Amino acid sequence: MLDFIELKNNKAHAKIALNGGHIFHYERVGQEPLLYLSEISDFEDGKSIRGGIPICWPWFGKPEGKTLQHGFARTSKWTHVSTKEIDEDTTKVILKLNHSEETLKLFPYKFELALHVELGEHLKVELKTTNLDTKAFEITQALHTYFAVSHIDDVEISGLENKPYLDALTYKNEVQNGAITFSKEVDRVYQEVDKTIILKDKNRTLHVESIGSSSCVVWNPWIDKCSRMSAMKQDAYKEFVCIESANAFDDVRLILPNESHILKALIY
Ligand code: TA6
Repeated sequence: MLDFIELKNNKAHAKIALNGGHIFHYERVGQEPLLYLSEISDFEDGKSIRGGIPICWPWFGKPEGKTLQHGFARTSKWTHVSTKEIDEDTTKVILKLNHSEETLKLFPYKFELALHVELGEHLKVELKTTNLDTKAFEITQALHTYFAVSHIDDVEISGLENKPYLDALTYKNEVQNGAITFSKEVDRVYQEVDKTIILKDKNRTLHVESIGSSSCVVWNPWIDKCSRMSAMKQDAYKEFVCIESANAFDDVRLILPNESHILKALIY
């Protein structure tokens, strides 16, 4: 079992694994968990947890010449810096990941990655990249959030109407027509994102506000890909949808020496 931090206050309950800086449980008091977690997820150091909020960093996907899908942050051991009870309804946690011999082989720059989590009625997740090197570097990244849903057939996502997206299944550039519903595999990287995204499910409506981001990934593997995914039950595609606050593809960010960039997701 992994080392993890368990947080509880008047408003919510959460669990964060040091492996990957991975929030793998978040529920508001008296409500169903808001994040999906695979019943057969791996829970060991060096492997990504299937569900919750994987941190894709310092690259999203598998860019030219990279072997590790979604970078190394989600399989690295993070350090717990602090937990602070702000008040009965709010708890703040900071974790961090710094460059090491291993990371320098994969990403030849000195960095600090800090995860600031604010747990309450809302879930606030901030991923702060600081360039500690003498050279500028580029990152792409995503808070790869798996939202639990009652059934994928009941789901509708709005807030991305008329936005351009790259269809990762066809590699074609398209424009979103109306709200997003699901009846097949969907894997899309939206650009020019500037609105709060609304996830309507049978029992609840969730909002995802992204700051420091103009791209967003929407993904559901559907039947075939789900059956090929690691640590995922055959019919798991019915139980989640990913809405990922990102700096992906064209939304790549250049970070100058001693500068920082914050990618923030506000979920409520
Ligand atoms: O964000 C969508 C995506 O890039 C999909 O293409 C799928 O690969 C998903 O991420 C999960 O990737 P993982 O490496 O966690 O199995």
